[in-house]
Amino acid sequence: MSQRPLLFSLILIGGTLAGGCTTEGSYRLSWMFANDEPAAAGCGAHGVDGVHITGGNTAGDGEDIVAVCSAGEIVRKRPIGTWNLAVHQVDVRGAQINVPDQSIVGVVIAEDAVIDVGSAVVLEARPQCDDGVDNDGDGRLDTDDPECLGDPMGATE
Ligand SMILES: [Ca+2]
Ligand SMILES: [Ca+2]
Repeated sequence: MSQRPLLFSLILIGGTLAGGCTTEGSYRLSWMFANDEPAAAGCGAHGVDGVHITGGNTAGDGEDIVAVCSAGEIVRKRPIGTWNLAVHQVDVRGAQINVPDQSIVGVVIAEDAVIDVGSAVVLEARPQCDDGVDNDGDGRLDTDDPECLGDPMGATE
């Protein structure tokens, strides 16, 4: 019983320190696939499980977060400043998918505001023979499907 006031005080101090040294705002980043295919359908269909966002701002603060792809967007609270971000597509194990990264430069995060990061990022579908999805539903996956002819870069399964 005597420990409760001490613990409460420590939480208060911790909260004050964490809130006092940095001023924060938020950014909102959204994504979809080509031809206006929404993330809710496209991420599962194309074998993209996560969207990994990295980067930093001019004050030296960093960003490194993996969002669930099918969510279609993320809102992240970060210290104010001008940020450069990069978007990487990742698979179910968090490994980077072999498609080009996308850079978003000059994202200005302002205090107590939610900043939209431009237009939606357009994700790139993986080759059907390397997406971890049984695209034609015949029970054979990727290069186990004869239509892929053993080539992971095969476009259709
Ligand atoms: Ca198949
Ligand atoms: Ca496939």
